[in-house]
Amino acid sequence: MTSVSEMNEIFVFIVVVLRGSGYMTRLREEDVLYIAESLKEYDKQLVKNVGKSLAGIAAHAIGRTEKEIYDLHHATSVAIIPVTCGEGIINGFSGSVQKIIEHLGFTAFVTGHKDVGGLAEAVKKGAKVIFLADDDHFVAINISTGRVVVDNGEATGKGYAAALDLMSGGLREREVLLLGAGPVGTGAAAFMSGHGARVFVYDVELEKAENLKKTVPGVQIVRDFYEALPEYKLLFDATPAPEIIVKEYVREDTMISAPGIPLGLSQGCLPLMADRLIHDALEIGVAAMLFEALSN
Ligand code: 2YC
Repeated sequence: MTSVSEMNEIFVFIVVVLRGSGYMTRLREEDVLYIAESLKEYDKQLVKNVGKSLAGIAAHAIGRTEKEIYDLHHATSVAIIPVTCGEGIINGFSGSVQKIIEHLGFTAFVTGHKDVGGLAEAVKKGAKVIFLADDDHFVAINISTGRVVVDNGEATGKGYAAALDLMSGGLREREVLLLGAGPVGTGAAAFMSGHGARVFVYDVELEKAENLKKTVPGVQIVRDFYEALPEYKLLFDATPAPEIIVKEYVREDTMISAPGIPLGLSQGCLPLMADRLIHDALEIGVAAMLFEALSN
């Protein structure tokens, strides 16, 4: 007889396979279509629920103050280069990245040319930082220092962990259940462990969890997902598995930081979690990428 948790392992595994290879969920047009017009409202929600704005969260993710970032870099121009290789352009992706960067107070433009022409145009137009993404990597590169390449996965993990640190009142000495040990989960574990949290990681592929345990000091492994879930007040969902967190497992004081796409909460969960859930398709990741690329 297959147990519930075994059934779930199978379900989660199938979903991961169906949606794509693990952590690098490919956004769709509908994921990014409304970002630009909802940015102001989204930022108000972040201030209300997390306690800081998008800029404040991104600054916290890299251990700087907003003032440091803006004093040093307010005149920075950022180019976003559409990339046609692989599955090609996602309608709205470059434009959404541009609007998020402008919302943060920086000059940003999407290059008229794509690919190599776009890179040449970005340099000619004096961009200091460039953003570009193919199907496997989404990076921000500081082309004036030439030293910094920031990966979206790690930056997103740090940005969402910083938001959880702020929303929870501080992660020091707190236990966090981290779901997913890919680049996002790894970036998050490094930040949370570095801020004194005790991180317990579950991944449907055990060796990923074991690798994370080796990479980030203090991380411990959880083997049974549903046995662990009700034990934790602070959850970090860095998986592409949808609807794995159902309301039976959510307590009234549960807080969830969930960069994973699609969102891992069941529909029944959402009303319960309204102001204690952090989730978006690009905003926190792009903000953390930009601040990291500017300040190294
Ligand atoms: O429009 C374009 O330039 C496309 N080449 C962009 C493809 C992005 C593919 N990656 C993703 O959808 C997600 C990102 C949010 C971060 C990681 N995967």
